[in-house]
Amino acid sequence: MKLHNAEKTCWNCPAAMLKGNVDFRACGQSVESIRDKIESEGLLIECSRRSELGLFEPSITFEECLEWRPTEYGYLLNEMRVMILGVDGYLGWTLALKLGSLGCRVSGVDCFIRRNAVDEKGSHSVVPIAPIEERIGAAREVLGIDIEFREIDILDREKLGAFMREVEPEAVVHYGEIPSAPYSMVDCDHAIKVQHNNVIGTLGVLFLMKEIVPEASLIKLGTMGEYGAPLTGRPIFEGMFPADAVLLWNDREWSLGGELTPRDPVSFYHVSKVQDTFNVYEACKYWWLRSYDVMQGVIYGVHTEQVASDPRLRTRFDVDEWFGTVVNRFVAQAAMGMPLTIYGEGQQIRGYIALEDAMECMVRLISSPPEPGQYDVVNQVSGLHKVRELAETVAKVASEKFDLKVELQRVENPRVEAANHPFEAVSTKLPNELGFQPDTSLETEIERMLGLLARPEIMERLRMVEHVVRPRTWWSGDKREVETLEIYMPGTKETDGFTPTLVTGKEEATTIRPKTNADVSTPLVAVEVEKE
Ligand code: USQ
Repeated sequence: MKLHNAEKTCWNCPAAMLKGNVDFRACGQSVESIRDKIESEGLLIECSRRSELGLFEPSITFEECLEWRPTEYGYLLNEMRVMILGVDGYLGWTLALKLGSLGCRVSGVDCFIRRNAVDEKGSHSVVPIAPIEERIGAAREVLGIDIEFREIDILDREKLGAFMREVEPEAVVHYGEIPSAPYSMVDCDHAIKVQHNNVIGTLGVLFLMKEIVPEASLIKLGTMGEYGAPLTGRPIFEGMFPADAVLLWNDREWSLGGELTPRDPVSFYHVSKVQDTFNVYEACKYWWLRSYDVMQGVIYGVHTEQVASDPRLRTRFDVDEWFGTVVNRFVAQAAMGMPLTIYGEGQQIRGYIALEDAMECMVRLISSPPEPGQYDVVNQVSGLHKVRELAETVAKVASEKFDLKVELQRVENPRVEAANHPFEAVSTKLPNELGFQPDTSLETEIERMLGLLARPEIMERLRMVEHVVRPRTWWSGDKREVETLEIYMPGTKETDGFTPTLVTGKEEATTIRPKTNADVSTPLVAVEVEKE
């Protein structure tokens, strides 16, 4: 069977030198018309890796090219130079090790904003994280990986630009953002800090890439939270409406194909991601940069082969109300004997993905660059869940595998978010075009997390941050601890409300629901329909 990116050509390859050979930048024309022109006029390019080719037509496939070699994730450019912005973070560190173990030349920058913000909360990663120099030393010693690191704030364009010139990355992974919704809602200073770092930081990165590495692809971390939860039940397409999407209005049909889909972010942090989307989209349009905007669901977990290979290589694990994501927090609460904090009714539906699966998606995206000018979006999720179902699953694994007695508690919801809503997310590109199949189940990863937290030295660190787990950051600006509404035992409540649907293109969606303006407080029961 052919690998997913076997048929991609020089047109997708960052080694293909378009600059100086193909004069299309700032031409204001569509990708298609320029491509037609190139194909009809037989324009020629050079290769930065294979100078012996001289000037040639950009039609060599990855499968044919000596610089691309087959791996389990598709063809990968030999010793591909990948720069990770935010390499000290939860995802950045994990990806650096994975890419390094695949033979990529990994470079990275970080200004430790995450460490500092967690510190500001009075918390710490419950899995101990050594200073970056020690982590890098351990990566060299244990895995034989050399990570080229610089302490740089991405807002410092001079330093970041100098490092980019030195490294000449062929792909830039942008994890260099403050990733917390509650942190952005603390007060005006925090909202500004998040938006300034994220939006202005990303804008600067785009200008630098245009100047220094215009052929590199940008793999930018967006979020499923950009879309919010459309109350009409409209599917959450992958960033744009599909070509055949039609709006019926005023007795006429209007094509929506290719338009960016509406966004309805749920915090000032999520707004920053929406702004990034527009900036990246425009940069691809104006300058023919190329980017995947990765709309990632809520991530959970601690495991990849590399981070688990030595205690010094572990990635961070946050459980505080600002930086802990919900599954990780529930697992920590179960381990501590604290009833799991379900916000509100717990009917909120989100997309989720395990750390290990997310990393695999990223490798596949890096190995399969978009074409020049192509802005593409993938919805990176492997399952959709209601918060209360997550709590039930954590309680079940904790009880069955670790003999822990877990209670659930509904607390006041400090956030402003739809309490009960339809949710139909589309994620077809990763499984169908990039060969991705999720293989880490929620239960498996919960078990791994509980196993790690059960270690006495980690449990001790967890106990030290118990006081920052219960939320006190309200979207209203209030700072008071949420009150408990109800405490109950797992398995004692019926699941009702909407049934989420994940459309992967592997099978037809089987759930329909009324396409009206749903009353968020009234649960509607999804109707199951027979597949034709
Ligand atoms: N929640 C609880 N109890 C908790 C914590 C959270 O019920 O103790 C609920 C929240 O109300 C929310 C859901 O769980 O409905 C998810 O909350 P979260 O804190 O795990 O995730 P979120 O704030 O949505 O943000 C996280 C990451 C962010 C990423 C996003 C993906 O922090 O960087 O962008 O997940 S998504 O949610 O799809 O936008």
